[in-house]
Amino acid sequence: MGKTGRVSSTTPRFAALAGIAAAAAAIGAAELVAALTGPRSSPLVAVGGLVVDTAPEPVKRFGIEVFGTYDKIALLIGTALLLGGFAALLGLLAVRQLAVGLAGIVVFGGIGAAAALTRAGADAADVLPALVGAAVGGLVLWAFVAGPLELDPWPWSSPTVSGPTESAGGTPVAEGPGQRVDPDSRRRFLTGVGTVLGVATVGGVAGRWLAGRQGVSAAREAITLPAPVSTAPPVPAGADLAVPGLASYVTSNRGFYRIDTALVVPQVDPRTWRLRIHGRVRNPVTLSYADLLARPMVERYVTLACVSNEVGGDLIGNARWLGVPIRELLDEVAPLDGADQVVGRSVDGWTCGTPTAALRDGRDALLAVGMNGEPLPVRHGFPVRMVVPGLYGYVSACKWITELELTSFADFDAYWVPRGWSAQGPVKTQSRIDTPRQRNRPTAGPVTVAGVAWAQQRGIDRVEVRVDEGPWQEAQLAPTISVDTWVQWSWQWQATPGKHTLQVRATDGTGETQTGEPRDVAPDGATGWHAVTLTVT
Ligand SMILES: Nc1nc2c(c(=O)[nH]1)N[C@H]1C(S)=C(S)[C@@H](COP(=O)(O)O)O[C@H]1N2
Ligand SMILES: [Mo]
Repeated sequence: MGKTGRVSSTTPRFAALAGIAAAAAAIGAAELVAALTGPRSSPLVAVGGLVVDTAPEPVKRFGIEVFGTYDKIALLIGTALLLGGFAALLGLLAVRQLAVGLAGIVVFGGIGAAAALTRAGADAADVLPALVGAAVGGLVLWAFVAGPLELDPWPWSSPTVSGPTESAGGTPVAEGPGQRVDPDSRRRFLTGVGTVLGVATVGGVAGRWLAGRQGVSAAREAITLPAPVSTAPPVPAGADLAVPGLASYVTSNRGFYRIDTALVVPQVDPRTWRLRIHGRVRNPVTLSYADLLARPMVERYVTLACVSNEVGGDLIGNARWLGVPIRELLDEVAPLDGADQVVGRSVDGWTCGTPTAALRDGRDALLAVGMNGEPLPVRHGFPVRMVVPGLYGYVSACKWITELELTSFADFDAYWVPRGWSAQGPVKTQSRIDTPRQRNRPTAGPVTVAGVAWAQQRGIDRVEVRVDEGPWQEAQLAPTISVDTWVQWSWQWQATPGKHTLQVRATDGTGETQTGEPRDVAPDGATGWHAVTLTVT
């Protein structure tokens, strides 16, 4: 059948449906195959991961700022919408020229396969989901455009015929341009589209579910962590002021913020996990999970913060970490002169660069296996991650870690450095007002103002609050465990009706007061005083 006529107004709708059905079938099939080859070989996930790794920094920042920790879901939904648009377009092209539509599917399949191959640790089988998906998608497209489920005929109109023509009795005209679609074929086509969309959704969801079942949750639950040789000091009475709205002193695993570039949480089997410590060292070593657990463990409370945390933001949490001191491991491998950087590498290829000095100066830098008394949650780096007090996560807190490579800052830039972030990331002194906020609808009279302040490794000496840029007033500090955790503070305010602005600033253990100069999170952490403006009634 020659498909060269001008399309009638109903053609695009059907053509778009054919394209979308083909794309849905492709994705559903790919997800099903990815249940065998691993979730990271799913073309959606692989392309998404490539976007995350290559997106210009401002775009990524926009994603984090607008969607917070939901940036990944936003990316997947955005990708799905974009794909739907392309699929509709492919359908339109295919109806005019099937080969063009099929070529489009081949291109998409190729992109998916290539993306899967670029991911760290990919093997040849990872191209299968995209290739099988493309084959299924092509078949479905053909079926709706030129195969058994094709509209009979496609609703064409030639330039000389302005609209569908009907015989007097309303029965379809058998031949010629602009003829009416046979209702049976129309029903077959639409039923086919509906069926394909349904089967694709079920297949895709089933694939995701099957892939999820191969996760390491069961292996994680089977683990009994050893007791530490050096336990964490107990949380002192009163460390938690228990003021409504104030973040709790110890953050639960569930409530702990999550930041990483992983679209699919890496599932690392502790039985096959290895940590290679190598590079510029005298004695390279490879450790298994059992080797690690057999070593003396220490347990410490450490507050972990993200460099992307805005002033007043919540990308910070305080947990009790159980792990092996990195210092002892480094002593054993014996770094060579000039190896001033330790690169932590995750199973998914993400890297961070930590100053070797920070790992050897006596602070509690850990290869952590436990978080708040449990094996690390999978999202937080199971089976092993780094935790280094005093450094932002992006330069120190490698999750799903599999390598420590001794090198120099001159020789290697870790993941975020070429993307515009500083190679060095010591945590800046910061403070935050947690309560009151406007949603608390404060009323005139005594109001407890409370929040947290942190300066890991230096500690917090003083927190001050001021109202409407009046004099700074000293807040009360709750007791804290060590200089490596945040501290809660509170201050009694005699609130008067009207609009007010509260501000907070902290002074760290070196006597340095937090700067009020507002600076962006890039390249090495935000500065400025947190301010809360509210109306008291
Ligand atoms: N493998 C891996 N580890 C990573 C990251 C990552 O993207 N990949 N992000 C880092 C950043 S920027 C931060 S702030 C911390 C956050 O740790 P959390 O998600 O457990 O809170 O993890 C760090 N470790
Ligand atoms: Mo971060």
